[in-house]
Amino acid sequence: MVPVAPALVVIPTYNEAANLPPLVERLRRAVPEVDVLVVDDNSPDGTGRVADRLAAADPAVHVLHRPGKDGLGAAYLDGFRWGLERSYRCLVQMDGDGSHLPEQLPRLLTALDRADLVIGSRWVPGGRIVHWPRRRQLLSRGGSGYSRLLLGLPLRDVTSGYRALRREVLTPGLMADVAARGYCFQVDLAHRAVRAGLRVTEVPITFVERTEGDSKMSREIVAEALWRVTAWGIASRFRALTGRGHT
Ligand SMILES: Nc1nc2c(ncn2[C@@H]2O[C@H](COP(=O)(O)OP(=O)(O)OP(=O)(O)O)[C@@H](O)[C@H]2O)c(=O)[nH]1
Ligand SMILES: [Mg+2]
Repeated sequence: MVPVAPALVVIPTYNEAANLPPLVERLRRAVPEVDVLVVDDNSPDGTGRVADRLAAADPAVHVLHRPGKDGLGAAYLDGFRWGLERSYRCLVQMDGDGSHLPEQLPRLLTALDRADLVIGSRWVPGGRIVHWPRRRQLLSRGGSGYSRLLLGLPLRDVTSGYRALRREVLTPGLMADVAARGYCFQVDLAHRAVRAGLRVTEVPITFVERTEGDSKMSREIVAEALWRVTAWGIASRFRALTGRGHT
């Protein structure tokens, strides 16, 4: 069930105290072979302490404490570094709010057999979204469509945060250069993997909107993603025109 092993699931958390225990329990039950790393940014609601309790009770669960809220991408990069130092061959990204179903992790891990990066996709046949208002669905589809068009990405769901990666994707260059803020992190990581000629595939997932805690999504995050993707798109075109290599 885990073709690329050992595998580490990295879960960034900011105020997910109510969501984390049931999520970790489901994950451990669904795929007992994988280890778990919670990366908490000193959540005011005590998620860090909740994670410590889970880690104390289960040797496969680990916690990385960061001093304060510094964004999803930065939390992932620290979590990846932690995993790379410990020789994990597969790194998984999963939200801590229950939106990504642990029961669907096996299909991501299985697809990694023939890929370097597997994206759990809401926008391929079989993909679903539960409890999202139409406005939010349009935003997600629109954002992915815009990125696909501008960056020439052969992908349907560019912003999805449910992914499995082979450790080889995380080169020192990528780790140093990838845009670490907001949704741009997901888009930039996928873009860099495609540009590097890696095998990137999508598998359908069911995305379930959170029922506990608050979303960290904001107008600013969307605006920032929009201008960044636009700038990257222009830079890619420019590189293609001038025949210059990758940056
Ligand atoms: N460590 C850390 N985790 C974060 C940070 N921002 C968000 N997260 C976590 O990243 C995951 C995804 O964030 P969400 O708030 O669910 O954002 P989202 O999924 O884009 O928004 P919703 O669709 O509204 O849930 C969750 O587990 C958050 O707790 C951060 O600055 N640091
Ligand atoms: Mg969420």
